[in-house]
Formats: sequence, C-alpha cells, structure tokens
Amino acid sequence: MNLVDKVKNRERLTQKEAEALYELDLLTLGELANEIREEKFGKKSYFNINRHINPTNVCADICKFCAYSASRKNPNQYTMSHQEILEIAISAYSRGAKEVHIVSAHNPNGGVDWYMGAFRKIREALPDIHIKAMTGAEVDFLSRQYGLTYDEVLDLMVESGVDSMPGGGAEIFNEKIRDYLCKGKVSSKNWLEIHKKWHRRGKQSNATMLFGHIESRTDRIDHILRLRDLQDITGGFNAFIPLVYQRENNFLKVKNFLSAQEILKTYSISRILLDNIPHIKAYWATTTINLALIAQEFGADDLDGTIEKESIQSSAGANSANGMSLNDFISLIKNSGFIPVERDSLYKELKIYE
Ligand code: V47
Repeated sequence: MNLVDKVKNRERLTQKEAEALYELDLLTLGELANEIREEKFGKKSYFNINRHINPTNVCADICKFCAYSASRKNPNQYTMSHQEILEIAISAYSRGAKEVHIVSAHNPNGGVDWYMGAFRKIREALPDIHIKAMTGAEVDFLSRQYGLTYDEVLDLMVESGVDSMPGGGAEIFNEKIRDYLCKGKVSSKNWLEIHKKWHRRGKQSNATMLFGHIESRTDRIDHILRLRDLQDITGGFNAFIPLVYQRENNFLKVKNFLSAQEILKTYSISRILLDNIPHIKAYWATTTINLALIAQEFGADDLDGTIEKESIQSSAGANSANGMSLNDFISLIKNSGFIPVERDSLYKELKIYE
C-alpha cells in the first residue's frame, strides 16, 4: 500500500515511512493532515486567555539556543518576589485570564521554596485559576540541585497547587544533538520519565519540540515517535507544540533557516503521526501569527492564547513580547475561516465565537 493510502486508512507509520512524508508535496500533505483535523474538530480553533509569567532569568544551565537566560549576551538578571508574581497573576485574572503559565530559568539561589511558594500564594489568592507550571527541565533541575527524587518534586507541585505541566524543556530528543545544544540539562529519557510520573498522578501536560536549528528531519520524526510511544502508555499529553527556533541573541549559529513550507510540513506530519495526542498547537510566538493562521489548514487546531507578556521567544527575536488582544485574536481566527473557541487549560470549551 502506498504512503498516502496508509495515512488515509489511519494506519500507523514507522520512522522510515514518516520520514518519507516530507517528500510529498506540501498541499498533498496538508490535505491529509487537514482531513484528520476536520474529523476531530471541524473548523474549530482553540485558544485560551492566559498570562505567561517568567519569574526569573537566572539560570544554572547554558543552552546554546536560549536568549532569555541571563548571560554575557543578556546581562540583565532579574528574579521576582512571590508578591510580584502574585500581583501579576491577580491583575491578569481581573482581566479574564483563566490560566497562568509559569516557566522559570534554573535559578540556583532561591531554594525549592522559591518555586513552590509562588504557586501556593497564587493558589490561596485565586482558587479558580489554572496553574500550568514547571517544565520537565525545571523538575529535573530542582531534583539535582536539592537532592530530591522526581516523585518528591512532583508531589510538592501537586501540594502547592500546580494543575498541569507545560511542554517545555523537551527540545529535541536525539541525544547527540541534545548534548551539543544543552549539555547538562535534563536528558531525553528523564524528560519523558518525569512526564510519565506526572501522568501517573492523573495529571496532564503538553509536549514541545524545538526545531529549525541543527536537527534533521530524521531527528524530528524520532522526537515525535518517542512522544507517541509514551502517550500510548499514559494518555496524559493534551497538546503537541512544535516550536520554531528563533535565532537572535543566543549562542547557536544556524546558517540555513526553515522555509514556511518546511514548518507547515512539520505541522502536518505531527498531526498525521500523533493519532493519540488530541491537539496540535501552532504557538504563534514562534511561527508568527500569519503562519499560525495558515497552519490551521495544515493540521493545527490550537493557537495557544493571548499570552499578555512573553519573554523566552521574544528575547530571541520573536514578535510576541506583548501578547495579543483578545479581540484581535478572535477576529484573526474568524477572518481566516475558522471558528474561535475559547477553552480552558484542559480543553473544555468555554465560549464559541460563531
Ligand atoms: O523549552 C528557548 C523554547 C521553550 C528558544 O505547554 C525557544 O502550552 C524558540 O515550552 N527559539 C519554553 N524556542 C516555551 C514552552 C511553551 C510555550 C508555549 C506553550 C507551551 C505549553 C509551552 O521555549 C523551551 C525552549 O524549547 N525556546 N529558546 C528559541 N531561541
């Protein structure tokens, strides 16, 4: 059976077959992915009203792709107090945010309680807000820095009010590339192990993939299939988020940047391969909003959210520092022929903007 028929029959593809998908022309691939997207969600495109908070940029690790952490390329260190973090959460909540997405650098100065105390404060003051916090890389960092097991860190997160985990820190799972990009940070095996343990607690999370740097197509497929394998076991991933590498102010020199065609192909292939992860998120901070809107026709059904303030990708050149207004977000989705659906963090539909 040829590859296109296999996809149409919803058969699972192997690594080699999946690599061959890249050889299809973009529109054929897009149509295959869109068929699956429409089967699952019709013309609905999901988003949430959220606030990203990055409480510190002080980092014990040095990832070559990162422009956010304080280093000689970014000498402006900052660390927020619990009160500052709480005030941001309260003010976002008062403007309608249903979720705070909290991701920090790996700050060796504050202790575990600097991390957990912030979650507890938010939970006490805002019992309804969804706290999405702590990447697998942060969990691993706290475990190594303070001699805790992964289970102990995850239990502390649950006790402190964390509801779900974001997908960051996955980068690219190929060990050789990973070693070059971010040696010393959580290993691929352990990133997956941490999410497995989190899912075993009945909790949900997302998964990212950083692409468009020095990885190959083979590495991308390998990354996606490792996630598919874990999801077969736990079922705990809500969304897969391919993050397009942003190139400025960091230590990773990349000669050839991805074409829009390659980015869209990667979205479509993700949709086709991940038959067990419900949502494919085009995170507009890394694709640009223009390409995220187009990605809706190439398999993506989620555009993340209004964000309000974004530091990680915008430090590396993305045009996302100040998020996007709700009205703009809704009208852009509508005008691109899709139905904006405000969701909560676990994809319950809150409001359909027909
Ligand atoms: O893991 C760092 C990435 C991630 C760069 O779970 C970069 O809903 C591009 O994980 N170019 C953090 N990306 C962001 C993240 C995320 C974002 C939105 C939604 C969700 C979710 C998760 O940012 C890191 C890293 O892979 N990153 N530097 C860069 N130069």
